[in-house]
Amino acid sequence: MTERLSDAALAVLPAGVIRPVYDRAQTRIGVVHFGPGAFHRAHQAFYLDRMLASDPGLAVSAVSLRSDAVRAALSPQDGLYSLTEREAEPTIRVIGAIKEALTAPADPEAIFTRLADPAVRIVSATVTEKGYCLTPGGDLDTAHPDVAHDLTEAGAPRTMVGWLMEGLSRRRAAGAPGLAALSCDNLSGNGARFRRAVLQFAEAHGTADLARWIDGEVSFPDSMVDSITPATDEALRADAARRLGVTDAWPIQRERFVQWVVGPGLGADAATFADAGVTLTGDVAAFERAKLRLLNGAHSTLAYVGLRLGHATVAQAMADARLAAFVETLMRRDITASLAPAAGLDLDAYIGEILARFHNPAIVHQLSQIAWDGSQKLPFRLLETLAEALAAGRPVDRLVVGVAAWMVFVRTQARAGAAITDPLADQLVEIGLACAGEPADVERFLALSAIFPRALAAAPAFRAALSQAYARLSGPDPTTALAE
Ligand code: CS2
Repeated sequence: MTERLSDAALAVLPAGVIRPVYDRAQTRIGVVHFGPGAFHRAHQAFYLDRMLASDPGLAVSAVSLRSDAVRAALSPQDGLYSLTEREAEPTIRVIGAIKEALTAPADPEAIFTRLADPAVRIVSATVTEKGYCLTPGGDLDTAHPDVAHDLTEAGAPRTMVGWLMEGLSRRRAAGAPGLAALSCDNLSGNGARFRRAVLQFAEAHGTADLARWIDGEVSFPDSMVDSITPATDEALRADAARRLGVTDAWPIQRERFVQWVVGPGLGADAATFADAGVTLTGDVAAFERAKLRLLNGAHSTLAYVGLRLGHATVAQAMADARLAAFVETLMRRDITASLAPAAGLDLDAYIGEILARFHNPAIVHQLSQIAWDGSQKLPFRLLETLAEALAAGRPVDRLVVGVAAWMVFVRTQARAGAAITDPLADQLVEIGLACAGEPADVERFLALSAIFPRALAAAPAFRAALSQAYARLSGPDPTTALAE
């Protein structure tokens, strides 16, 4: 039987495998990460792996909020896993940054102990947009069942904010210093939203002292994270086993491109982050808006229109010349018009790079993966841009196409009895089943105030363009929605 990846196996891996350049036995946990899914392991853990060469105190305690799958896969491998960079010339490396993997329901005390440990100075998170339990207005949703639970059951939280709050409360009681709480999710102003959710939790919990301590001692840097990371599939598992010569229970893949932009608040760790290739800036917002709108806005449009046209992957959708041209025009005209240039970011070149990344034939990125959580993604990716275009009197005919295609996607999935992965899935299925493929369907979706701000939903130009796009996408030739 093929051996499993482990510290012992590191020394005997084939020469072509890039290994950690530090002594793992000397590393110490300084980061607690919530949500150690594929993106965390492809992105932040990759950077932290570099940082460990100069600072052994930045190893990671990886905390899964629900599923035991990550712990079960990584613990028998001493926390090791492989990362394949999918390019014409792929590379494979073993990441050693994760020192332990914990599962929240099974290891509460171990997690609280880590959060209260003075050696831990960063708590980071990739829990997706929905993981912050925010209202459309950006406040903590105290009516959310898990938040309501955590406000009364501090010892057994369900939400990331609940875990962090109890951890910070114990940290303060133990006299330990503050830390940096680092959101690594695709939310505009992610640091500020994270901070607001945490402080509102403390207020709702009636712990004003703790809120004051957090306000003074805990920083919430904004950050922009970027690397296209398709889910792990069987092809990757087989490829990783072949290249490593040992079994890796959960290999990870991404494109070679990787970017992390972080704002103020890392304290003494800032220089280590910069040395590892992280861009430090006082203006994360400009990078974040450019990335969320140009890359993620285009991704969501490609996902829903691409699925409607029968494509399965991003590369296939980009090989469709009409769709590729449409998306390029959307980015260069409609989305760029909403962006103020960021110092050091040439938007034209940035768009060219994104399009080349989308065309990467070595990346098999399922449109269905990008189609998840539309109710959470569309507001940051397309609706903010739309509202600004309307306010500025700019045309919205192209911007609405991705939104209309999402509506067609929901209708199609519901009618087929296929899964809709979304926190609002129940409501969406109900709406989807009630749809008749008529423009009137649009009304049903616009009634969702959790997604569509009232002012936007009422805007005549938006409604007219959206209904037209929906009708065209629902018609016999959906490509008419892409016409100039
Ligand atoms: C994608 C993102 O699944 C999705 O919604 O748009 O995961 C995207 O690949 C990353 O944000 C790229 O950095």
